Amino acid sequence: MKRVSLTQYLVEEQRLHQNINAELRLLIEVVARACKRISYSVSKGALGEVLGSAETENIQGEVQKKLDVISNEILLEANEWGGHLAAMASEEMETIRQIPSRYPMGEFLLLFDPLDGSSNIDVNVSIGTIFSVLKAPEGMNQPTEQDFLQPGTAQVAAGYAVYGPQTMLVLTTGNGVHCFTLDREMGSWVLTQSDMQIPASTKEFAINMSNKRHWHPPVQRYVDELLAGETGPRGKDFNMRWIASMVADVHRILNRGGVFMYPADLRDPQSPGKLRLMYEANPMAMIVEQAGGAATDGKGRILDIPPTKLHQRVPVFLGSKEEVEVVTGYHGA
Ligand code: P6P
Repeated sequence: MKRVSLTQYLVEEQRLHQNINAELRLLIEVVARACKRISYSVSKGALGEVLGSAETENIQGEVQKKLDVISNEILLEANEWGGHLAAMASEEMETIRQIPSRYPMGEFLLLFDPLDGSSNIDVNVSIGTIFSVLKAPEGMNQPTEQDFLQPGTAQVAAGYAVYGPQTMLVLTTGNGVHCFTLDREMGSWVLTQSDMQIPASTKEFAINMSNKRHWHPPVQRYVDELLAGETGPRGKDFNMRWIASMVADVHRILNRGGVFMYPADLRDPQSPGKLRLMYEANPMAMIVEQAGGAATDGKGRILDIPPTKLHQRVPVFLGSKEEVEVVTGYHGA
């Protein structure tokens, strides 16, 4: 069967859709190439002397793993010279990264979590890179953080790479969700799933149960009903999965359905939830909605949230549309 490469897919998408131009196509290919390099570093593990802590902290106050720092540098270096970006933002950096003056600035803004789930690195569990692409405001000179604070509906592309038994790239440019598998011998991304669709109903839920005492009562009640199974109000048994790596949990849900939840936490009313809006919740919400699912912060559509800070956190409920509606009463976009 003739395999379609990422390059061929993007060229054909550009012919079909006005919202993809050569600059966006170049940007996506550069990010995909950087993810290939990250996959290579991740897969070497101890042989590459890349495991363990980097003895530094990121903006979130989290101790950085060596691979967090390496992955961040790979994405910055790959994207700074191409002329397709005006600036970049990363979970690992407090402020935005301007394009060095020796290179031309482009029309897009790139945001990323370079290596999400990094607590799993040292125990060989799947981790990933999440990215989001916005248009830089017209007529901008030097980009500022304010230029990044656009709602998720403004994203022109979103995706993630998952570094697991296979390395895969899941991508949307607003025309459905498509999955590419890395052919390591050829070094190319090969289209292996087109127009992925999340089953509307599910029997699987993903949540970190150890935080249950800190959730708002409606979420506690909802999870209790799941655990009651067929003897309870839902009338069916449910299964739980929690990889503690958002990319891996979302990838499972994209393939077989489910509902992913990181609820608001009563311990910190000022900063509900753990996940970041700009480079975790928004890109994943675009992907999930493009695959027929739903994504909400418990009150409204994640993609409609007006950002106020680059690293702000939000509660996240996403996945099979019917189940997201049950847990939050949210009735989809
Ligand atoms: P917890 C990884 O650190 C992450 O940001 C997401 O990838 C993941 O879903 C979540 O945090 C796991 O959080 O509290 O279960 O460790």
